[in-house]
Amino acid sequence: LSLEQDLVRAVEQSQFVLHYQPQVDAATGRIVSAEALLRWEHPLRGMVSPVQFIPVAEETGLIVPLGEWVVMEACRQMAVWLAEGLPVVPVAVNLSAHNFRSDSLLTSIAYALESTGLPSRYLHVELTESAVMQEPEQAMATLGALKSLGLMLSIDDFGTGYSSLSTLKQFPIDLLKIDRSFVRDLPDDASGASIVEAILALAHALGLGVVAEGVETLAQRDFLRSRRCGLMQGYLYSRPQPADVFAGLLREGV
Ligand code: G
Ligand code: G
Ligand code: MN
Ligand code: NA
Repeated sequence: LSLEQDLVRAVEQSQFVLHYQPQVDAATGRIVSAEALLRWEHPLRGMVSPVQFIPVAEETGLIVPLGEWVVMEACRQMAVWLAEGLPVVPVAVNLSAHNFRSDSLLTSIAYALESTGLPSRYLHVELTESAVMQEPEQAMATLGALKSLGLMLSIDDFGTGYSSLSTLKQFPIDLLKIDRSFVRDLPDDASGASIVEAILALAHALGLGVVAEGVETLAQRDFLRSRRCGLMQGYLYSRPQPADVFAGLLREGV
């Protein structure tokens, strides 16, 4: 079977799971949110990386139901954790540009919240810079509608696309996520450091929160902390974890 045929079956047979990676407060080290990352547990191929199957899902249009499944699953899981009395933090889901432009975006998210009873403040949405900058006027309306549902909105992989700063300023977004390619060579790489400082200055000027991705070392953390980066995500704190392991982190901290 081709990867494409396998994907159709995987959606039907729910071979997907979400892993959760903590996002921690840079000052206190406490988990304040998490990112849900999709994993495909293929019966024969083993774990298939989203780097391999997301592009195929996008080409075939399967990404729309798949993204809607991710939203539903994250909401379901948080509702279960809340019912169990865990100190639940908001979870950010990644939505592709196809989901962002899909007619069913708003109804599917509203349905996930309603059917699970999850308060909307627990759901965050990450959209890439390229997804929101393609048709800014349409994007503005969609972002506004997502905000009206009560969601927090992040721009993912920030710095790797082409943002119009005047557009960015008008968008009702909450957070920028600094792409890990800029974090990787901190603190020694001068150009990486300058880019990170520029993104932080921009975010502070616009009143946006910032998440640094791919934080792996104490030196990276210290650099980011000293420049008032509010949130950190990366292997230094935790890899993306299966739901039960992440629930343990919620109870005990990273
Ligand atoms: O863990 P990592 O290998 O998860 O993810 C690789 C890439 O796949 C990243 O760019 C990440 O944003 C993307 N990705 C992970 N999970 C999802 C998802 O649920 N939806 C979409 N659209 N992309 C995802
Ligand atoms: O594109 P997006 O930012 O959603 O992708 C997140 C990706 O980054 C996932 O593949 C996730 O597993 C990966 N990731 C998270 N933390 C780290 C890290 O500290 N180092 C590296 N190399 N990858 C990371
Ligand atoms: Mn992301
Ligand atoms: Na990224």
